[in-house]
Amino acid sequence: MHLLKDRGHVHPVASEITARAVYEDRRRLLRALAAGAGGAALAAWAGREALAQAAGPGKLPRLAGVRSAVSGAATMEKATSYQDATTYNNFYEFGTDKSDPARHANALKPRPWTVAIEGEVKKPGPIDLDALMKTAAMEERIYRLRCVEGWSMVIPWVGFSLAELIRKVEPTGSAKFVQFVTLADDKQMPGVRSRVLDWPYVEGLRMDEAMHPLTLLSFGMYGELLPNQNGAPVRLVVPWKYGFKSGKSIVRIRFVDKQPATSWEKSIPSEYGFYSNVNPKVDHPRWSQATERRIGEDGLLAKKRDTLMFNGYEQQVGQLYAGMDLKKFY
Ligand SMILES: Nc1nc2c(c(=O)[nH]1)N[C@H]1C(S)=C(S)[C@@H](COP(=O)(O)O)O[C@H]1N2
Ligand SMILES: [Mo]
Repeated sequence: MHLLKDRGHVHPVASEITARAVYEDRRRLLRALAAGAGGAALAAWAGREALAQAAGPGKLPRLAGVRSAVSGAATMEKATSYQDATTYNNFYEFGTDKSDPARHANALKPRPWTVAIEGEVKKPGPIDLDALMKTAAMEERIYRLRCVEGWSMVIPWVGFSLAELIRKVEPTGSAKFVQFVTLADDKQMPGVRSRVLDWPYVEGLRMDEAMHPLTLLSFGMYGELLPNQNGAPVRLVVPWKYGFKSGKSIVRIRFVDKQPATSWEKSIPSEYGFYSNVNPKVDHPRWSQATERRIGEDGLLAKKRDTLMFNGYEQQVGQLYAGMDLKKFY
């Protein structure tokens, strides 16, 4: 993340084809809401069993019967192009350059795959990926993801709230945090041979953050299975936190009683905290977090966008941090 400079990578202008229909639909809904016809519009929206329409290039299997989540209407922005979202990535297990994951992640075998449920739960044990995917109905949710380095994307993710899984495995009263452990296999992941981080990549959430409905356990994007470079076969998307909280290629979900170690905090504690909520008012020690560049839309000379508190999800998640000093708990 902080180790490499952006090499002046020039992003192509986003193509117009992405998620056009979905975007238009949502715009219509928003206009109806603004005009006061909210209830009726929302009912019509939900009633038509809206199927997700954002389309990938058809390289990977499409996920069937994915619903467009009404909650996804919160982000009405145009999705980043599939091309950009799959070629400009952070996934250090495949290298530290933004183009490394797209080049090397084809070595990853996302099937067969199991996720181990461990720790303070009444129903621990391994869950096979296919069973895991049937935990709840898949939804498409268009979320922004803001990297701590200053770039952001808008991606139509497919998955369901992590809370659906957590309820099924029944955490005990001692479960206060959830730790996510991701794959570290040097046979599939060349970057794991470098010492850039202490592998495996680990991340964590407080229990109420993990249970928040916005926290998505994701299996796909643009209507298709996740490409390897974006975290196949299963990753987290925590849209109000910096991107590194959204661990990719998860193999263990551990319920614990104490705040767990996380990779970036272990690596550079003076720069990365456990919470890592997107906050334009709290600078990274070496750079400002006040603005961001939307990948694919903003050329290098274009004006940056203002970064929003909690990445624009303040209304939904601000309450989780009521009374906390966000400068101290960054
Ligand atoms: N296992 C693992 N997960 C990871 C990372 C990583 O290096 N390894 N990088 C994180 C960072 S810094 C970001 S910004 C997001 C990027 O997700 P994307 O490539 O799908 O946009 O993944 C996060 N998840
Ligand atoms: Mo990131």
